Amino acid sequence: MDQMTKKYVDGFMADLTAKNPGEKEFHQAVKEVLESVAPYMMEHPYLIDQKILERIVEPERTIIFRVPWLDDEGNIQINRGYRVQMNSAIGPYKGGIRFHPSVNLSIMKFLAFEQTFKNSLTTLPMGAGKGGSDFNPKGKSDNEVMRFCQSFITELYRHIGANTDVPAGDIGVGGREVGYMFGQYKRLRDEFTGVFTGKGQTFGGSPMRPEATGYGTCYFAAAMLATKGDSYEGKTVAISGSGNVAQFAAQKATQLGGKVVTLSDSNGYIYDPDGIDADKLAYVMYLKNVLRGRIREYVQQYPSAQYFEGQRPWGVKCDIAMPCATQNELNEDEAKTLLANGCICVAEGANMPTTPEAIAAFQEAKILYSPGKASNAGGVATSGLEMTQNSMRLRWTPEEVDQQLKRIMTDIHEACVKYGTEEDGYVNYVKGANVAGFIKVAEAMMAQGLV
Ligand code: NDP
Ligand code: 2IT
Repeated sequence: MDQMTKKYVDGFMADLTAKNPGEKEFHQAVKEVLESVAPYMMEHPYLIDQKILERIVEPERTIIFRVPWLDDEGNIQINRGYRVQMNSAIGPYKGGIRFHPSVNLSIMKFLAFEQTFKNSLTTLPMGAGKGGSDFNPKGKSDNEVMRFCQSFITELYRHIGANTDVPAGDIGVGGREVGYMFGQYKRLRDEFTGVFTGKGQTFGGSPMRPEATGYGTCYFAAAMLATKGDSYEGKTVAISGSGNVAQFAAQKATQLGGKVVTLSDSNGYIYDPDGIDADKLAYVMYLKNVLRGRIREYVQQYPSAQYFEGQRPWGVKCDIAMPCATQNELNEDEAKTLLANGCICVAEGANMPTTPEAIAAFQEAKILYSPGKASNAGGVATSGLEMTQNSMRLRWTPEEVDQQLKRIMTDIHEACVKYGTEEDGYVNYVKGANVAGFIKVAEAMMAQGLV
């Protein structure tokens, strides 16, 4: 980066941090995009004059609200709800809802900001938003989760709609929660519309939406590996997380010939040197989705596996690493360990799981590394396909949706190669994803006047 570009980046970040103090995840996400697009901005100075980035980092609207609910003992509980409506330049706000005790404004804004570029990359007409609450679904009964969701939507319903803002799942929000939220929205509005995606298969949910994020991440990794004439076949794969994204990443990685040896949750990770095959994964899905248990219970079922309390899986020797749990879950030391152990490919299923220093380590080593906004975009892309099916009032087959998902992931990979290939031929997927995603949003905003 030349001096002038660096000065622009530093000045921009100084203003952003002064204006949004303490929002460290948001700062981190903006800085990464800014460093990628600043050279493009320098070549197109009208974008600087037009303050396009200053506009993009400012949410169009932020809604913060009280969510009161009664627990099973009759006690009053109060949580805080959020919806950040980030950018509607290319379509209605679109993005998930996260229920996790760590949720705060910084996390909501970083996720909504990432969503802007991700949704642009999908090639579908979707703007960007993100929402959630500091509500912790762990240990709550179904009735408590339902009462919480109903209270959450009793406020949020007035801000969302099939043509305005279409939420979906994220951490702590899956089919159960989307069902409760959709049900409450329908009661309040008295209309059946595609206001949520990730709905149940009996009421407008798209086939393959549950699978889409994990599968898409594997399709993207397969496209990266193919640039080296390589594939998942015979590779050892380390995956973090054991929720929606991790489960289906593990399933597809296995179907493509890989051997998945780890899964984790916030308490620790399991290592199964024999591989987590289809039968074992079916148990994991039952354990996590039905029993709502912990990943450590895996070793009771399969005693040849080991459980490591309080640790993350990145010390395990693997060829492919797929972080699928949460933000900043893979740091510089762990990146160096992965590299020392011969890892050749890191594909992010989670949003911003790799710290900036760890990304730099992967890129310096010139291994295949994809940021979540490119490789996990299959989830929201399939949400886009659900919106299409809902608008048309029809339902595609799983094969049709999977085919479109594959095509979209290949197209995103191509866009990254187009905008991210460096002079020595190395593909910087971070730069590629950020620049490709940015150009479309910037052009749409410019065409719409001062918005
Ligand atoms: P789930 O709630 O289904 O699973 C989350 C998993 O990550 C759980 O195993 C959870 O463990 C673990 N986890 C969550 N927070 C932490 C933490 N602070 N430290 C360690 N582990 C943690 O969520 P998803 O699988 O849907 O989401 C995973 C990631 O993928 C997130 O980054 C999300 O933003 C991203 N994503 C999700 C998409 C989707 O379609 N669902 C689409 C694109 C991205 P525990 O049970 O202990 O909390
Ligand atoms: O981060 C994400 O892309 C998601 N949680 C999915 C969003 C969506 O609208 O499907």
